Amino acid sequence: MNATFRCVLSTVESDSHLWNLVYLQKLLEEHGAEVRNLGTCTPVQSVAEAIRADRPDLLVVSSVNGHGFHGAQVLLSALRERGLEVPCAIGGKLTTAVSDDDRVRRALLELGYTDVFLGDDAIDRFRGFLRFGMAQGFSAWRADRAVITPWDSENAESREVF
Ligand code: B12
Repeated sequence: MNATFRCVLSTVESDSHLWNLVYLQKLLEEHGAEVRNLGTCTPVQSVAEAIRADRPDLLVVSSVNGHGFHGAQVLLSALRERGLEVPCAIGGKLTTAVSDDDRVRRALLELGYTDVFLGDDAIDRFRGFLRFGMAQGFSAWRADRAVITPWDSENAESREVF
């Protein structure tokens, strides 16, 4: 079968969890992707080399150890410094508190991630993203706005409390 799109799959340098990557590889393959899974504790340099060599349609980053938010910023900045632009989806458990999810999602979207998939509906939303990307291209995807509750915003201190 011809692959419908090429995908590089990685995690961040700190993260040694494996089964999230196996799960995502299988899910992506089920959608027709040819997947290059770079494995756990992926060095930024390996991601850069894979993108330069493969020119994938999509980079998927998965992290679950709670340090993914930091690693995600390091990774995208490093790719930019090397002049590498690729649609990039990230998800998993990126901090140690679910209550950080909205804030983290907004920060990573602002940084340039194509979309950020967190929480219980992450896989359902990701399936929709894959279907869209295969039909129209991943760079055409527009992520839903990240909604932040007022008490989680950076201006929370200046908020009037009644
Ligand atoms: C197995 C395991 C380990 C093993 C990993 C072995 C291996 N080779 O994989 C070992 C023992 C090494 C380990 C170590 C640690 N672990 Co651990 N580990 C787990 C455990 C029990 C299962 C993970 C797993 O395999 N799940 C199966 C996969 C298929 O599911 P998943 O990872 O949840 O991924 C799903 C979703 O998150 C989502 N998803 C993930 N990525 C992405 C990406 C995209 C794009 C999308 C759409 C969706 C998505 O889709 C997946 C399928 O639904 C979980 C607890 C749990 N029950 O989940 C803790 C857990 C992930 N570990 C945790 C922690 C804290 C650690 C350590 C920091 C512990 C320590 N103090 O040393 C270290 C970190 C090591 C490191 N450097 O990364 C925490 C993370 C907490 C957080 N993020 O808030 C968890 C959640 C346990 C807990 N409840 O506290 N761990």
